[in-house]
Amino acid sequence: MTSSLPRLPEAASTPIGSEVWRGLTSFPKSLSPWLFYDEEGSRLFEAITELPEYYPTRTERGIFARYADEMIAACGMQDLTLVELGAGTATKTGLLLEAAVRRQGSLVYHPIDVSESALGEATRRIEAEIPGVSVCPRVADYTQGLGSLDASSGQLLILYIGSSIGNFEPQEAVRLLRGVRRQIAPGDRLLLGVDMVKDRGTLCRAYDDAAGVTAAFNMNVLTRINCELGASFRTKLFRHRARWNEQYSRMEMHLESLLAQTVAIPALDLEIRFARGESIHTENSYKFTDASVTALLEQGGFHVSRSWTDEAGWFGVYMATA
Ligand code: AVJ
Repeated sequence: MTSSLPRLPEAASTPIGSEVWRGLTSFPKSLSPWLFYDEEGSRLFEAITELPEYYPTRTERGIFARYADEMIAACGMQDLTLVELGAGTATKTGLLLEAAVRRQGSLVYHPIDVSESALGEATRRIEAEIPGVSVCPRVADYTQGLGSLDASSGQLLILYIGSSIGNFEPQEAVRLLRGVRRQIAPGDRLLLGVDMVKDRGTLCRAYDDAAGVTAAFNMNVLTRINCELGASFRTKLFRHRARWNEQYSRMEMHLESLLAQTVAIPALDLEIRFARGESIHTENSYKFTDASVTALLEQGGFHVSRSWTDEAGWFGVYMATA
């Protein structure tokens, strides 16, 4: 017998299909930032980190270059195991790994990331460049837990750097930290990198660079939906928007429809209508103050033991204890 219930197309139950369905049938329209990171998106993000306007990556790297030994020493114990959430290609982590090897001779490093290719690159590079580090990569979504980790006798240092936590809503960020806290032992530590509140001009330029790389990164989400769900987005008919939302202390990225249009998404059996000027909200990137990071960590079950920043106070690295 055939069911009289309408059947959802198969693509609607894939991660991308269900997110596109949810986001583009909502009002206001939105898409989750994890959709940015297909192969092209990951390449564009790497290009963003080298832009003159995009200060976070180089500022955080500068803090590690100056204070990595102090950060590792602040952990106290000699037998540290490092775990990195969302490690990607782990280009900044090397400074911390080198500091740990200087202090304890050798080290086990567990980078966790959803991208197998990024982890492969990180593993090859670190094993070639930093003798003393054994890399145990894990392909996983760290928001679903850390998986089984064995610090053997020592202490865990969880790295969550790059202001990735800024993509989460405050209550989701708390939930994520609590999840990490539950899987580690009292006395283990977390090193959290966060982007700080600063003047609007600096923030807006970082998310709307002159070369248009961030615009291409934002727009790539539409190209990805075209490729993976057979949609007919015409990127020329949208424009990139970046704005500072002072009330919520976050940078926002949007894709704004330049005219009234309808876009078909065949794999989802959907037709999405856009009014002229209507936008898809594609990213929040929360910016913090010393008080707001401290409160977030406390709510997540940690307390701040130390923090480091650059001369301008643009980026913060916080050591917290479970
Ligand atoms: C990778 C989430 C830290 O929020 O700055 C860069 C992503 N978005 N340019 C950020 C991003 C636009 C980035 N994070």
